[in-house]
Amino acid sequence: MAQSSTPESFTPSTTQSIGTERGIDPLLIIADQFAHSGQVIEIRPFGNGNINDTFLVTVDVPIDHQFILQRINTQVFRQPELVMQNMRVVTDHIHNRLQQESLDRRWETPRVLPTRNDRDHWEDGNGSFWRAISFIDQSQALDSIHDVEHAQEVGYALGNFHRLISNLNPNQLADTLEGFHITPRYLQHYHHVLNNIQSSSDVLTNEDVQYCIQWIVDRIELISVLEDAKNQGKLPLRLMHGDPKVNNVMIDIATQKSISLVDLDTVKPGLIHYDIGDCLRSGCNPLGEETQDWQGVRFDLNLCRGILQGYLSVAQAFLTAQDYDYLFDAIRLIPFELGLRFFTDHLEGDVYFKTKYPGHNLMRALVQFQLMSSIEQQEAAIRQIIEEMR
Ligand code: GN1
Ligand code: MG
Repeated sequence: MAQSSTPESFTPSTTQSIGTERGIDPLLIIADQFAHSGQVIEIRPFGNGNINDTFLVTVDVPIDHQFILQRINTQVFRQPELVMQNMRVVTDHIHNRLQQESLDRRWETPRVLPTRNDRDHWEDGNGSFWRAISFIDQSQALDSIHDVEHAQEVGYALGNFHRLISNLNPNQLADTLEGFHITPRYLQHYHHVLNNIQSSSDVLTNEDVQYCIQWIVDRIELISVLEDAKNQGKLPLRLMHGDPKVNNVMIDIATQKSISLVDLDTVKPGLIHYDIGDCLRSGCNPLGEETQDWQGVRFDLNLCRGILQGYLSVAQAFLTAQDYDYLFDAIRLIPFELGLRFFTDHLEGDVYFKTKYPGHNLMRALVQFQLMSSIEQQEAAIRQIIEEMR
C-alpha cells in the first residue's frame, strides 16, 4: 500500500494570490469546495494521525472560520462512503439525544460539512476522497495527559460518548474496517507475514526484531481473552468508538473540561473493553506513543486511577459485574494488540501506518510492549484500583 506524504501547508499572502505563477494550489481548490462563504486564507497540516491526512483550514469569515479537511486513506477505509454514512448516523443520534436532556457541561459533536453542491465528500482529479468536518471551537487536544484532572476529563469523555451512543441500534452502522480490534485476527496476519519473510532476510537479524518475536511468543495465550469472553456471552456486543486515544479528546480551553470525542471513523459494533484499554494505553504513558526512549516507558498508576474515575463516573450506570471482571485484561491486551500491529507493519515494509523514519513502526512496537511490561509488573496495584471502584 502506498504511503501518501503530507502536503506542505498553504498560506496565500493575499486572497488574490490563488492563481500564482506556479498555478493554483491543489489543496486550495479542494478546501474551497467546502468553504461556502468567504475566502480560504490558510491551510495547515493538523494533528498526528497515522492513517488519514488532516488539515486545519481558516476562512475569512467571523463565525465557523475554521474547519478540518481530511483526505481519507482509501487503502485502509476501502468504502469511504460508508465511513461518511456512519458518521452521519452517529452525529445525528448524539445531536438528537442532547436536545432531549440537559448536560452539566458544553458537549459538542463534530459535524460533516457539505460541499458546494451538497455532497458529503469531494473526489479530486487523482481519485482522492476528501471530506470536511467542523472544528470544535475554543478547544484543544493534547498528545499526552499532563495531570490527574486531565486524566479524569479524558475518562469522562469516553464514558459520556459510550453513554450517548448506548441506545443507538448497532445495526444502523456499517462495518467500515473489517477485523478492526479483533485481536486474534492481527495475530493471524502477523503469522502470515512472518512466514513469508525469507529466513535469510536482513530484517530478521535485527536484535529488536528478535526481541519482539520472542515477546509475542511468550504472551500468545493472552491474545484471545476478550474475543473468548465475547463468544462465551460474558461481554456483550455494544457500539464502540474504536480510537479513543488522548488526542481525540477535545478539552475546552477556558474550563479545561472535556467537551468532545472526535475521530468517528471507526465507530462500530464491538467491545467497549477495546476502547477502555485503548484510552488507558494512550493516556497512562506520559512519554507518549511516539517516544524513542522506549526503555523509559512506564504505565502511570495515578493517571490510570484518574481515567477510570472519570470513565466510571458515567459508565458505572451501565457496566455489569462481568464488565469489571475484564477491565484488567483489556488494559493489558490493547498495548499488546497495537504493538503487534506496529511490529507486523514494520515486517511488512510500513504499508499501513504512516512513518517518519526507517524503523519507526519497530520503535512504536517496542514502546507498546514496554508499556505492557510495566502493566504486567503493576498488575496487583491496577487490579486493586479496579476493585476499589466497583
Ligand atoms: C491509528 O490515524 P489515527 O492516529 O487516528 C489507528 C488506531 C491506532 C492509532 C495509534 C484506523 O489511528 O487504531 O490505535 O493509529 N487507526 C486505524 O496511534 O487503524
Ligand atoms: Mg483514528
